[in-house]
Amino acid sequence: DADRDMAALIIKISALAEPIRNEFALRRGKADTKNVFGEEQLVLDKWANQFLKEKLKNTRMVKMLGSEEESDIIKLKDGAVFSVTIDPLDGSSNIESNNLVGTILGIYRDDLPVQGRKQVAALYLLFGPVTTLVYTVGKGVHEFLYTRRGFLLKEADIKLPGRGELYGIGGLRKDWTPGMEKFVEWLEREGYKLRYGGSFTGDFNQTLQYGGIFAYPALSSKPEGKLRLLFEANPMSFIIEQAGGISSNGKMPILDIIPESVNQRTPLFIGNKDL
Ligand code: P6P
Repeated sequence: DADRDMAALIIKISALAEPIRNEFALRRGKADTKNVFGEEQLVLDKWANQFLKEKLKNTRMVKMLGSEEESDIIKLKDGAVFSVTIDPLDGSSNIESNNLVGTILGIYRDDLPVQGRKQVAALYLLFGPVTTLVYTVGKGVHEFLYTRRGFLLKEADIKLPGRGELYGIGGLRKDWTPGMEKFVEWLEREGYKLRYGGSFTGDFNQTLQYGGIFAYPALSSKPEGKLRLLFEANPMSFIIEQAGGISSNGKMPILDIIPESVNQRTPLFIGNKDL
């Protein structure tokens, strides 16, 4: 359902899954640098950022790039069709413990930064027991499994189940608002099971699969929450809406937020509408 240019870009991005995954075993350790959010960078964070920047530049289809690992927007090819946001290696602290990590991309035709509602595509690679690719171009959500013979369609037009099973809430319980505590107590009484894996891509994917809610709420220590609007919240919000779910900052849909800065954070609630 994608137009030719969009399909070509998504296929080029899909070809990056294997070379990224192949680096996980070899490129280990801390880089002794911090990103613009003051978070310690792994060697792998910087490599993945550089790798994606180069590959997207080589497509000659991307005019500008925003990355969680960069302080500002980077111009790639003037006059090209697409703008792309990346979280090159989401949840990279999971590498050391061999837990899930992902790569999250948002694709726009507008210049960045711009409202998430303007995305023309959103996709993520999830590096789990299997590498998967999930994408939407605004006509449903589709999931592919990576095999030696390339990506095979696992499920087309994924929809959230009517009643979810799982919940995962970030931040220390002592830093939650009283309302958050009450909500979680309700979820537990309703029988929702806690699943929290430390990588938004992994936790989002299980919410998409089994239904429920993931949240990284405003905390007393972090009133804007932790997740980044452009690099994490917007792409997954496009996907969840296409799967029949919803995402909010607690007051309004994530996709309607007009970014003031490329690097702004947002409280995030994402999953089944009723939750
Ligand atoms: P915490 C990873 O750093 C990330 O941005 C998301 O992928 C993940 O959901 C969250 O932070 C985990 O945060 O505070 O639980 O380590």
